[in-house]
Amino acid sequence: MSKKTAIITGITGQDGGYLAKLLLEKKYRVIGCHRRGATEIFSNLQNQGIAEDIELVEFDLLEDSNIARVIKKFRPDEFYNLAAQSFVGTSFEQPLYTANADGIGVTRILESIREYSPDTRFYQASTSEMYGMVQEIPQKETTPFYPRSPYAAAKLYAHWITVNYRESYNLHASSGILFNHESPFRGREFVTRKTTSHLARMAAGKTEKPLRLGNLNAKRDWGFAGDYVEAMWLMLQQPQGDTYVVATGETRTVREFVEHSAVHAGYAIEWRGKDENEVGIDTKTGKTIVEVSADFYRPAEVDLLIGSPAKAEEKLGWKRKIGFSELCEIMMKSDLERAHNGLL
Ligand code: F7E
Repeated sequence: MSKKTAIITGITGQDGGYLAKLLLEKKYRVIGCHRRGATEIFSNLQNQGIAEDIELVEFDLLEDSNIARVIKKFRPDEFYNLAAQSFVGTSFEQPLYTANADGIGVTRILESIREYSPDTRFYQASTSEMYGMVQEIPQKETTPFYPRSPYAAAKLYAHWITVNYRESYNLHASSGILFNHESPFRGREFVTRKTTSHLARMAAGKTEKPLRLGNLNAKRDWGFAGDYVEAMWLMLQQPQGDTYVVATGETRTVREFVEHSAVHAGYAIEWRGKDENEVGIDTKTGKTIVEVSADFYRPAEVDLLIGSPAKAEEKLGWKRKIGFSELCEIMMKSDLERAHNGLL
């Protein structure tokens, strides 16, 4: 049997690296799409030891002709759309760009698949942010959506256009509603990696400054990215496209993430004060480790997310392997090692 070909957009991101690794292990030919920049950043692929095994292609979600040419050229068996402006905070500053890339960009891809490669199986990276002001606990595939950011609104359009192309043109198109998923390869703008990278620098004596965070009370359902890319692949192995929630079923506050990670850097945090005046003190040294800053509050917040993975577990046979405490430990230890080796 000849090798299967998969295209992954967003190849330089956390999920792109993990998914590429998984597909290479399964003997796929992997085409990695990235947006051209003044400096090329392939560190995630290099760190996973797979940079040489991927064929890289320039690709931009805003460029119809470019998308069409790539799909026509490779006519892949599977297409994973992981590319996006993925930071919720930035979407409030760049709502139009976010709508164009994260929303209409998906229609551009689907149009090209429909036209040039209708047998390609398509995966859309949908998000728990679509639930926003949650209408049901836990959130499942049938829970109504209520987006709370330009990012979530754009992703919601992308979700429905994926469903629409599945139903209208019989494409094998799946939407994975993934709850937050993290790893040592997570970008440092996201709260988990921001926390572990900063605490590691502190512990290694590289900074004296406290970690400045926004809303400590937001609750998220945090899983491990390496587990979640398996669910993406499983979706495209089913006889038909569908929509699936991928989550751990457990929710924790940002505060808990900080406390649990800090332990592995040798800190024991006690919280004092309220709201913007709240600080986290290390009980061993009396040093301020965390400060709350309104700079990191969002115009509209998503207070609570907790997903039900029941359908993914039943229909895909998927099960997450790594839980919250282990995730904190893996991320903290990895950043401590980087900080001590001069890599942070
Ligand atoms: O924020 C709060 C913040 O930026 C988590 C993306 O992958 O997951 C991610 O979106 C929570 C929010 O992720 C800071 O207000 C407090 O309540 O790590 P985050 P996110 O917005 O949940 C979903 C599933 C996606 O699809 C997205 O693409 O943490 N928070 N203080 C903070 N957040 C950040 N970034 N920085 C802070 O200082």
